[in-house]
Amino acid sequence: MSKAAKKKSSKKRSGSEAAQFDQKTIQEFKEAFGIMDQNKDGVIDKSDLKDLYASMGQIAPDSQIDAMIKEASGPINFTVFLTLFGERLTGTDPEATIVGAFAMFDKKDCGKIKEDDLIKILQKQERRAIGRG
Ligand SMILES: [Ca+2]
Repeated sequence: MSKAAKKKSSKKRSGSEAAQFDQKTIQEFKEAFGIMDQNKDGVIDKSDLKDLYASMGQIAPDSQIDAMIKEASGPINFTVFLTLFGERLTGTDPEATIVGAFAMFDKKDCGKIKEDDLIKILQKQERRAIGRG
């Protein structure tokens, strides 16, 4: 994988967004997706988001989760996730991708999700992954 992929694109086109990402970006989004998909069934749904909030010690009201899910027109699988967030969040770390995703989701309750909390989750997930072997 080349480091040249870091250059900034000034193009602001919409359309077939999902096809435009490089491998590195896709890998980062996969990591972010994997963390948000708490039960690892390949789709981010209501219970995943609830679990994610719960792991940050927060209880999210159903109405809020519903509003988040409604951002997508259907089940949020990886492709949908990439399409939803990819056009707005590119070339960032998995942490930043998730923080950005939440910032977009969390319009009504701004500031509830803190980067620190997410990093804690990421670290927990990493530890879990290592422990599992
Ligand atoms: Ca899931």
